[in-house]
Formats: sequence, C-alpha cells, structure tokens
Amino acid sequence: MVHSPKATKSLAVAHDVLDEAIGVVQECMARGGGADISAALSQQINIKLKGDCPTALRAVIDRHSWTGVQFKVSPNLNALLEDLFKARNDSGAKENTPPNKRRRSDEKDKADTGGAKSTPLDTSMRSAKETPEDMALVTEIPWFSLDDIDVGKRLGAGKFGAVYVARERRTGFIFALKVLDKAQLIKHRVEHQLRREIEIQSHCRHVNILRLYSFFHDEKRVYLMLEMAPGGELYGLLQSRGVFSEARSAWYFKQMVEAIQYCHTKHIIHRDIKPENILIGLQDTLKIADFGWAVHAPSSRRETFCGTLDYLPPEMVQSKKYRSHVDIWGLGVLLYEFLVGKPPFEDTDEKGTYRKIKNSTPDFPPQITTEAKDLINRLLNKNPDKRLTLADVLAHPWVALNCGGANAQRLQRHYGGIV
Ligand code: AK4
Repeated sequence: MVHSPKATKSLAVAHDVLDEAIGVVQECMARGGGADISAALSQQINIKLKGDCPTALRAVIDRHSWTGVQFKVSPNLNALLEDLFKARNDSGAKENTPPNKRRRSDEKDKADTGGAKSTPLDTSMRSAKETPEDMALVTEIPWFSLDDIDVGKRLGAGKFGAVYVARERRTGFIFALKVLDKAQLIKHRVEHQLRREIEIQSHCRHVNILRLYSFFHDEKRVYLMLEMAPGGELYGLLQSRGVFSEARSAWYFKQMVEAIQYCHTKHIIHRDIKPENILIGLQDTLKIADFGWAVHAPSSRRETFCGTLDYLPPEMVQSKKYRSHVDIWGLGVLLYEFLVGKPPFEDTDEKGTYRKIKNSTPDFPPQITTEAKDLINRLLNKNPDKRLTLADVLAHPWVALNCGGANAQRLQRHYGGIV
C-alpha cells in the first residue's frame, strides 16, 4: 500500500509511540503485579500519544498480559484512550494501522480484570477455563529466579534463544535452562503458543516426556526449567548414523508410542512428532519435547456433560473423532524415517510433498522387513478411521517380535533404558 507523506509520518510516529508504550508496560511488569498502567502511560507518554491509535495501546497491554501480571486499568484509561482517539481523528492520521491490531479472543478481557495484587506464581498460568485441580498444580510449582541457579555450558541455540546446563544452588539439582527472548516471542506472535506449551508440559508426568519443572521470567526473557537430556537431539544421532537398525528403531518407536498413548489419555494431541523434537536421556531413553504445537482436546467429562453431540454437523463430529489420529500418522512418518533415513513423502518442493502425502504410498528400500512395511502402511493410512489404534500398534507383530519375548531382555541389556 502506498501512503501519503503525511500518513507515512504518522505511521512512523505510531510505531515510535508503540515502542515506547511497550517500554512502559514492560517496566510496569518488572515492578510486579498490580501496576497502574493508565497513570504510567499518561505520565510518561501522554503528549506523544496524540498521534496514536488507542486500539494499538490496548493491544500492547493485551499482548503483555500473557505473562500473568495483571494490570490495573482504571476507568480513566478509557477516558485517556477516548481522548487520544479524538486527537487522532483531529490530526487526520486515519490511515494509522496499528501493527498489533490482531487480538487473541480468549485474552482480550484480561487487562480489565486488574485490581488485587498478586504474585507472579499464582497469576502466571491462569486461564479462563481453570479448574481447582489446575490451580492446585500451579501453586505446587516452586518459583525460581536467576539468583537461585548457576548457569553453565550452552547446549544448543535457536531462533528464540539458547539452552544451557544449569544447577539449582540450594539442592545442586541439574537441569536444562531454555532462555527465550521476550521481544522475539512478541515479534513472532508466539506468546500464546508458549503459554499453552507451559500449561500442557508442566502437567505431563511420563518417563518418555521431557519434564518442565518450572519457569520464570524477568524484564527481557522467559526461562524454562527443563529435564536434562544428556544425549541431545535424536535428529543429530539419526543424521550421524543415517538409519537405525530395526532393533534400535523398535526400541525407540515403542517409547514414543507409549508417550503419545499417555498424552492421548490426558486428551493432549502433540501434532508435531519428529526427530528434532525428541531428546535422548540416560541409557537411550527417549524424551518427547517441545509441545509448542500441542493442543488440549476437550475432556470426555465435558463432552458427556454437554451432551449435545446429536446436534453436531458431520465436520465437527469428524474433527473431534479424528483429531488424535494425526499423532498416529506422525508415528508412522517417524518410524519410516528411523528405518529409511528420510521422511516418506520427501520431495524437491512443498507442492510435491503435499501431492505425495495426499496420493502416494511410500516406497521402501529392499532391506526393510515385511512386518515393518506392514506396520508403517497401517499407520500411514490416508483414511484416519482405518489407521491402527495405539493399542493395536503395541500388539503389532513387528513391535511384539522386536520388543517382546527373548528380545525384550536383549534390548534391555543392550540399551538399558529407564522403565
Ligand atoms: C537441544 C540437552 C516455544 C515457543 C517459542 C534438555 C520455543 C538437552 C534441551 C537439551 C520450546 C522446548 C526443549 C524443550 C528442549 C531444550 O535442544 O538439543 C539442547 N539440549 N541438549 N533440553 N536437555 N533443549 S525446547 N521444550 N520448548 O523451546 N518452546 C518454544 Cl512459542 C520458542
């Protein structure tokens, strides 16, 4: 879109003002809960704000409320915003499109709930649908800060920050500390995703799921305290070996099936199973990590309670029924990649991969056994209804052959593992 010079200038002002507003909101956050945002804003940037759009300001507040700090928004903020709105119209800067206009529907009223002062601990994981059980879990989690821990060697780095070995000073407990840059999280609009990940992962207790012990944040960063997985990413091991033997694949695959089975009993669907998201713990115990794409499906309790299934259209019934089937497909792709060294529908471009996923059956190199092929084909059934269930997977001849009977002890001896 081409703007007039005047509009471009007011757009630039709006950006500056927004940056400054973010600064104010962040400072309020650093001071702890219950900050009076309207006083701070009018005191510090009232004059400059004249060129800005109030929606953008509301959005800034909304976008920071995910950290759990509750802002006290007194009625005079609304007056201030109305005032600014008028000022903006008067100055003719109508084209000002706030960069942060998109709002998250389930977060939008959070900024108005302020009032009581609360600690970061009990507000930081609060959501509209919180049950007493959830609250009990949240309050059980101890609250840490950087002063409580020693940070050691860097284990890895990504777009949002790095992972370090860390030790809790009081107990000497070793864990992995993932440091995420708040500005990056906000820039890429993934605050919500992170919040969901924290909510889901901190509720999971399974040997094959990486524990999220706790988390905390300061002015600039969010810190995740994670279970240490000394073997690093499974992706790295698969890269260096090319492929895994059928015995090793079966050992790994069974652990992943059990982890996903656990998730599904808790109505959690992972949706992003791949070697990059799997870490290696002690004695070849695999740990699923990164629940950034996971969702919490409605609980059966709620489904029965609502009792409105009779009225649902086919696409809703289907989506409910089939949602968890994506993980079964994901396990099929994973097993193929273990045995063949590349994903089954790989192509030169995304369009090609898309076409293959829809229409092709995977090709198998000659060394893959008939039983393994059979299992993979049953997991990669295009019809979600015809895919194996997780219980069927564990009972499949290939899994039974490789992980059961005499082989069970052999695997246990060879790989160890923590069961
Ligand atoms: C490595 C050993 C969400 C959003 C945006 C434990 C990020 C080791 C490690 C370890 C996340 C995550 C994660 C778990 C793994 C952290 O990665 O190979 C390093 N390494 N080596 N953890 N032991 N790494 S990362 N959960 N979640 O990053 N979420 C996230 Cl919205 C950006």
